[in-house]
Amino acid sequence: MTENPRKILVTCALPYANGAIHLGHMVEYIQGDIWVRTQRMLGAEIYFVCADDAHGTPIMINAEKRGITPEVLIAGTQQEHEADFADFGISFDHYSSTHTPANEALSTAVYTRMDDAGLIERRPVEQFYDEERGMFLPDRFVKGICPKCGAADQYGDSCEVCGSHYDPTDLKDPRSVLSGSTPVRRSSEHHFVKLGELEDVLKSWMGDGRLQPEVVNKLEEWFEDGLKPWDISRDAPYFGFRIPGTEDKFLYVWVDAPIGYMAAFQELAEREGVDFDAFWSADSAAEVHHFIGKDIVYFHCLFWPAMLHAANYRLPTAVHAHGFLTVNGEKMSKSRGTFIRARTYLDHLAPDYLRYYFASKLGNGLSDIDLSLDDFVARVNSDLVGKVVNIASRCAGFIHKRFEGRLAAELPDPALFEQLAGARDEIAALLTARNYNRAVRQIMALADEANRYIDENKPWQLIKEAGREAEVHGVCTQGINLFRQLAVFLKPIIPQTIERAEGFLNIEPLTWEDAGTPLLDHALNPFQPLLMRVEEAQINAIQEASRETLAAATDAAPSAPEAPAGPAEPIAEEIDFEAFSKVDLRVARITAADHVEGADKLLRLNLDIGGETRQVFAGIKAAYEPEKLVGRMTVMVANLKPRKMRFGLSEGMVLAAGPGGSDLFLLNPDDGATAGMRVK
Ligand code: NOT
Ligand code: ZN
Repeated sequence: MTENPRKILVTCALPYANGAIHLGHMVEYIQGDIWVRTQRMLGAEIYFVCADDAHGTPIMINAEKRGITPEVLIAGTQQEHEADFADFGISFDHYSSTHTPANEALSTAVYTRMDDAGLIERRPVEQFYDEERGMFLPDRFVKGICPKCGAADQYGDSCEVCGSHYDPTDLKDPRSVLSGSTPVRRSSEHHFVKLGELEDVLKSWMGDGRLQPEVVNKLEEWFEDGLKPWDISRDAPYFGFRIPGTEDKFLYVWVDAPIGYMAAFQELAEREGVDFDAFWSADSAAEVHHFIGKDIVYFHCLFWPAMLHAANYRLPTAVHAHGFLTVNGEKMSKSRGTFIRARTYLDHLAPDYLRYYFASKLGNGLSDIDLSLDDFVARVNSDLVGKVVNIASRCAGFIHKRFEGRLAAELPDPALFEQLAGARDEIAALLTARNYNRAVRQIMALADEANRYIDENKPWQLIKEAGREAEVHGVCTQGINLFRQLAVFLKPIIPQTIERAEGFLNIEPLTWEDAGTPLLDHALNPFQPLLMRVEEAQINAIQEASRETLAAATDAAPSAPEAPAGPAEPIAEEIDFEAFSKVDLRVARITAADHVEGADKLLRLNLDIGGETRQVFAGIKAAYEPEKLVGRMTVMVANLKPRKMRFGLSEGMVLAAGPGGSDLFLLNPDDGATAGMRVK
């Protein structure tokens, strides 16, 4: 492989440590991750970092409401965020928080350098102050009557009815959202970055083709109005970093948030012995890429480069902005069940479906993308299951049954193999340019070619004709090789599925180059379904759960665990660890549940334990409607000897708690477990 000289640091925007990750967020993390995985496969030295954005008034207030410290709140949220990202296959090399010593040191150093360079000015600002709470009120913590249209109950920064923007002090009849009291005006000294002095630097930076044209247009509008000084201080009480040389002033959260990118990278650099300066010094030859939503362009394309320049660091190589997510053509809605949390999705479906679907929609512009749930089911079933996985499953059977699981030594149609190999550079270029939708179209066109090849050569017919075994061997070897090439191209997009494919192909992790060399005279592992069809019931379950989460979850304080009551049934005889470890417990996804004719206690369940499906007859009929079970996760004994029952073979056992009858509760691991995980 030719040496890839690129050294790249990639970031995604830091999610606030104040709420759950939802599918709207996931657009960005999936977009960033596909890009990073592509560059990794192409051999770049690349680091992908992110962190929770932990500071600011809303987080402070939220913690107070729950009666916990902000530190406890952000620690809990960070754990949830990290689990969501890991389970979505987002391959961060490091995930941190903005509330770290590394970030405090860097943030205060950046402030000091800006101050030393004469770029900070101080002047008094009059703001609303809540005397009951003893604090200044951010715009969103004041409500009142819109000064323009008279609409009641509008926030202090803009009116949701007439859309006008104003200062909180313009509101009529203002009141504090925190205490309900009427706020008073009070003055205090604020610190500002003199952005105007950095205009030339910013203009030449943004003119270098590193930003999307729509973003450049937006910036030019802002320049026309002239860059006003940026207020970067907040008065105590504030959850953040204290400004050096003050007692009661803190850095505004949007100062230490982007610096959090650097701090997270610094932690990674220290851990792995990477040279921090090689990435961040003013003359760095490495690349820094930020993936962000279009709503925070201002911060990343004005404030952030301004701070970096002022503090004598390098400026970003590129900022890649994306649009918002709609679901079924509308804004995500809690009442329609389309405000879907990452975790709710993961409880029911594997991440690769959504990764693929987003990729098929994402271009390199700022347009919004739509998750149409019907289209989602149709698309992933027809493309991933129907086209891609199907190639492997059609060919693998013959290879195993007739050719001892070994691929032939030659390809019958090398030209077709070369056709796919020849698409390598173009697909890599499309992915690198973030034209994922076009890359997906290309890959699927190639998958169509592969299927056409198999349809034309009909191995299932050939195999019935005497003396044509070698041809069948060749056709299936060709098919498996085409599948492997598609797997290379799809690996950044659906990594978990392709990892299973690598297992089946019995190969080392695929690199981009592998699409150019065939796999011949090679033993395969037994084929296992790589990806199941998505069932409509799973989508319904996601929407149902999303409706429920809302009612249950709004601001629910994390409650202390209940005190354990003594068990109702006596504890069974002691066993040693060895005996326990013989029981192979697995997380299972219930993919089907049916009544069994002639059985009055049993339901027949299909359980997916990560690529393998088991049929189990469970005595839970009195406790559960079968429809309600589909899509749920539970725990099964996976190595129980199969039992022949009157109704069929039962291949394991599901675990439930309770005395029996209708008082029976299937175990429901919903905290990030995925099908196939071992329970221990
Ligand atoms: N927490 C912010 C948000 O809008 C994103 C911060 C991104 C990091 O969710 N900082 N910068 N610049
Ligand atoms: Zn109004």
